[in-house]
Amino acid sequence: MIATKESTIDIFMKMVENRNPGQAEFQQAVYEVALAVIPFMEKHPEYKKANILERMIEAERIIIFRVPWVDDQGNFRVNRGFRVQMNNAIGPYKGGLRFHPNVTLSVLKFLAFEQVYKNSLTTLPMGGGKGGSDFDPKGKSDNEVMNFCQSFMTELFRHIGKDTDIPAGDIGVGSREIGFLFGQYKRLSNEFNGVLTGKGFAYGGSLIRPEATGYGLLYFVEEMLKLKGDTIRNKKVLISGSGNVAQYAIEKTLVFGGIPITASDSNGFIYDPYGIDAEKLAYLMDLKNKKRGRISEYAEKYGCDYFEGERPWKIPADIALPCAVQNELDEDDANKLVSNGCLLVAEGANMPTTPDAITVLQKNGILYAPGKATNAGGVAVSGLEMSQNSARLYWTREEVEGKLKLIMQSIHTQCIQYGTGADGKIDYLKGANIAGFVRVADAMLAEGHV
Ligand code: NDP
Ligand code: 2IT
Repeated sequence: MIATKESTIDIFMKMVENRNPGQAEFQQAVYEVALAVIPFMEKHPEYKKANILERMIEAERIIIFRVPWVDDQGNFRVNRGFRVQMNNAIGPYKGGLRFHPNVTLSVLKFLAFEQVYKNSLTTLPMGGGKGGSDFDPKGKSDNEVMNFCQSFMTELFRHIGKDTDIPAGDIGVGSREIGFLFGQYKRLSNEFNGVLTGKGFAYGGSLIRPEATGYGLLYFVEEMLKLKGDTIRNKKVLISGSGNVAQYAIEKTLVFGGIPITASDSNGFIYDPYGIDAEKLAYLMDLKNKKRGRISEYAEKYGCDYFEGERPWKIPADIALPCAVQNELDEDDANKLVSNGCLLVAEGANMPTTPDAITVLQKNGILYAPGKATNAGGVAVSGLEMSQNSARLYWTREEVEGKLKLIMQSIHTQCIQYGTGADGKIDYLKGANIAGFVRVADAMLAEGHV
C-alpha cells in the first residue's frame, strides 16, 4: 500500500520536473503539497477524475515584462518584472510583490502556488498570485525606488484590478513601495480603488495590516501551545529576519510574555540573551525601516553578540520562528534545534524549512506548522482591507485585530480537522495542505473544466 503511494508521488513529481525544468523552489513547494494531497485523493476519486492537482500546478497566466528605469547617475537600467496569476477559483488573484535580486520565475511560481492554499485557509474570497522583480531596493535612493516602481506599474497596471488581481507587499516591498505603485496605478487608470493592499492608512490602508503577519503567527503559536496545556509566557524565542514579519513577531511575542532573543538579516544574526524588549525593538524598527541599516548595528548599540554569515538556529531556545526567506532552516539547523530541546517551529516566512529539516522536526516530535497556515494573517488582513475599501469605510484596530484572531483560530481548527492522525497526533503540514486544497478543488469542480 505504502509502496503504491510512493510510486504515485514519484510519477507525479517526474511529470512536474519535466514540465518545470530547473525550477527547484517550485518543485519543492509542489512536492510538499503532493505528499498530503495525493493520498487524500485516493479516498476522493472525484478530485482525481477531474485531474484537479495537475490543473492546480499550472498557472492560469504568467506575465513577464521588461522594466526600464534610469538611476540617479543617469544610467539606463533594466530589470525583469513578473506576475504569476496562479488560480482564481475562489476569488480574484491575490498575493504580494517581491523585489529581491534572487527573484526568478521558479521563486514566484512557488510563492503563487503556496498563496492559493494559504488564501483558501483564510476562508476569505481570494485566489492566489504572486509577482515581483529581480530589482534590488537595497542601496537605492528613494528617487530610484520611485522611478523603478512607476516603470514596473506602467506595465503591470493593465493586468491587475480590484476585482481581477490585487497585489501587496513581500520582501523588499513595504509601505514606501506600495505608495509609489499605488500613485502610478491611479495616474494610469484614473481610478482610486483597492487594487493594492498594504496601503498607508491615509489613502485606504487597513489598521493592523503592517502588524498582521507577525501578530497572526503568534496567535497561531498560542493556539498550538494551548492544545498542549502550555503558553508562550517565559519561553525563549528565536526569530530570524528583521523586516516586517520579524518585527511584529517580536512585538507580539513580548505581549504574550515570551522572550525574543535573536534577529537577523542577510549578513548575519544578533543574539541578545537578555531579550529584545520594547525599547530595543523600537531601535530595530527605526534602524531597518528608516535608516535602512544592518542588524550588526544592533549588536554595537546594545553590546551583544553578532554572528556574521550565520543563522540563529544554533542558540538554545523553546520556540523557533523563521521569518526571513525560503530554505533558511536546513537539516543541520533542525538537528541543532532538536538537540537543544526546542518545542515548536512555526513559519513566518514562506517555505523557510527544507523538506529534510521538516522530516527531522516531525520525527523528533517537535510541533511544526507550515507558513501557508501560520503566516496567513498578512493576506487575511489584506482581504479585510479589500472589504473596507469596497464598503468605503475604515474599521477600528480592535475590530480588525479581533477578526484576525478569529481567522487564525479557524485556520488552526482546519489543520486539526484534516491533520489529526489515528494516533491522535496533529500533522499541521498535512492538515493545512488538505484543508487549503479542498475548498479550491470544490470550487474548480463546480466551475467546470476551467
Ligand atoms: P522584508 O523585506 O520586510 O524583510 C525581509 C527580511 O529577510 C530582512 O531582514 C532581510 O534581510 C531578510 N532576508 C532576505 N533575504 C535573505 C537571505 N537570503 N538570507 C537571510 N535573510 C534574508 O520582508 P517581509 O518581512 O515582508 O517577509 C519576510 C518573509 O515573510 C518572506 O518569506 C515573505 O514571503 C514572508 N511573508 C510576508 C508577508 C507580509 O505580509 N509581508 C506575509 C506572509 C509571508 P536584508 O535586510 O539583509 O535583506
Ligand atoms: O506571502 C504573503 O502572504 C504575502 N506576502 C502577503 C500577500 C498579501 O496579499 O497581503
